[in-house]
Amino acid sequence: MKTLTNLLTATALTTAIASPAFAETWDMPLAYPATNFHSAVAAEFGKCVTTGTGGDITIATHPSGSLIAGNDIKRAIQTGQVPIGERLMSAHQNENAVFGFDSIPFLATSFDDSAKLWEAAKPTLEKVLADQDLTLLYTVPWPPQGIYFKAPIASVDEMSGIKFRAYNAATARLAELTGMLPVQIEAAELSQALATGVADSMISSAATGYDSKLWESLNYFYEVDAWLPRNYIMVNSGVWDGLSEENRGIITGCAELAEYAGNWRAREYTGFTLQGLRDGGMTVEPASDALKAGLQEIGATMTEEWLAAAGEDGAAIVEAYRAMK
Ligand code: PCA
Repeated sequence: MKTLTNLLTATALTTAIASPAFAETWDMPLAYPATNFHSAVAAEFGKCVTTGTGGDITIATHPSGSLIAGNDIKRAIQTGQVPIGERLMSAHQNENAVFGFDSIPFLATSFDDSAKLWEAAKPTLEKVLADQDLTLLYTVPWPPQGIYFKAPIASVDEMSGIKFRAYNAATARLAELTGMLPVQIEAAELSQALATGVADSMISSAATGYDSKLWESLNYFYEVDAWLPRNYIMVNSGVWDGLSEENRGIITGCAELAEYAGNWRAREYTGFTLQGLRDGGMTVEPASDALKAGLQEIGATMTEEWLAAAGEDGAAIVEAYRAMK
């Protein structure tokens, strides 16, 4: 609350001063479409910063990987090509396993548990990012992950041989363990990849399926609630340290508002997009007991593998999370 009060006071002060001491525009690349709730929240965050800093900093968001492709966003911020941006956190799991804390199957399967898991993981992630000259501003979860198919699938055995779109190392591993053929595809290329048969299946939220009108290519969405991965907004630490204390306070306040709004929008968007998939003609239903059981087994293997890869930091996150439950 203190930050919010600071924000409001600082906003009133800076808007009272007619001309800003300096003015700069921050290009903010986003990987997901403008209509997606993450992008909408980022745009509101940008407006909050622009208004709050009295025009010192104008944020221009660039959705759908239009400025920088999703996979390159983190590096672009680290190297100072852009000051700020948004990325799927678990996309960096190859670099350091702790980035994949939110893609451990069946560890945190609801919004409430995802919030607890984030609370447990936040100090570690902030530190890992700080060591890479990145300052974490806020994170927002995606809705629970389910699996999309062309034809009905009732067990893991039936998944074998299907071309599967992956978005991080965990989803690629899930494909391998179920005998599917993983291919890494950014959300911006999803509709085309599915329309042209580059992939015939994927794990994701109803949100991403809805954003990409997946009913044009796929017919089934099985609610599995495997995990809720996160997007996060980061800023180059050199840029951050160079800001005035007032502007840092304003941006921190805007980030708190964005995180709060994003969490609510994620929940709302879940029901809305599940219905959207149905309206588009897809069958939306819980996975069969056999499919769930098979995925649970694969999830146990993936959990062991992640704990082995993430070492002490990973074990501490899971322990802290379990202690909150
Ligand atoms: N949508 C993103 C990541 C998780 C999600 O629900 C995607 O599919 O790329």
